[in-house]
Amino acid sequence: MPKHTIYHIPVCPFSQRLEILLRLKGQEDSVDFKVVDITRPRDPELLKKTRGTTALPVLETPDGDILKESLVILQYLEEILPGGLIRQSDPLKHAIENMLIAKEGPFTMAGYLFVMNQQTDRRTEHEEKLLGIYRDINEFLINFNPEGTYLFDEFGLAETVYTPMFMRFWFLDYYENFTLPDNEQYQRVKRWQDACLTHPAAQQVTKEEIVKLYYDYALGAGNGAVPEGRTRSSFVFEPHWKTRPWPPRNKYDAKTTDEELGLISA
Ligand SMILES: N[C@@H](CCC(=O)N[C@@H](CS)C(=O)NCC(=O)O)C(=O)O
Repeated sequence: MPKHTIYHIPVCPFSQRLEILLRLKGQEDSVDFKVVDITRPRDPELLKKTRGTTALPVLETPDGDILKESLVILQYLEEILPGGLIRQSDPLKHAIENMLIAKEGPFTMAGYLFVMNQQTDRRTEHEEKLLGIYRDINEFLINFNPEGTYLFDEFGLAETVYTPMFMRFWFLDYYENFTLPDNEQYQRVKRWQDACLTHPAAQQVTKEEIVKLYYDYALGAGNGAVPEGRTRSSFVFEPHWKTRPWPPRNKYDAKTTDEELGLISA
């Protein structure tokens, strides 16, 4: 069968969703992944295919059709690839998982705005916003599966969508000391999150990788942008993140150089 191609950034959460789905279906080899370095100008050929848009992942079918948006690509791969359905097959249950998935946009946005916030006096506002969404998800999970761990019996579509975000939010733990309060308003969602984080199909990235690569987000510079006073993005491929030191945790008065972050090759 001719292969589909996915253009992606390896550490991107939206792309990790696709990798988790492929792993759950045992179909890792049925797609070609092509890595894009977001710290460099985009390949004009790829830009032509995406009609000038830059967000990844992008899926190209063997016939040259282009699909964008991780949730759309996810459902497309779910339908065309063998390996069993990851989504719920019962229409009502599928609708329920889609209701939870519909909450991922605001959840993602709240976490990213929190890590990118540069004003100490607005920290609590961001934290409250995110905690409110966690409480809402907690209530949702209690409503549909009070005693369980996942939304339904197993790690499924909703977990595939949320787990990469739970992993990116390691940057909140590191740069914002953010943790879920230890009380019943968060217990059910915490059980879900903990199980998602350790699921064998979702181990494509590590906390160390996230914390090091997303350092510039913690300084307010997203998507490979270079913060003031620096020449290299924390998303560069070389030097490899494994060789770099852990960045300072205090993001609010950080004055770090490329050298201190290990971003200059020896
Ligand atoms: N809603 C999109 C979001 C994709 C997105 O924001 N991707 C980021 C990487 S994590 C990106 O490509 N950033 C670089 C850019 O937009 O040029 C999806 O779900 O696929």
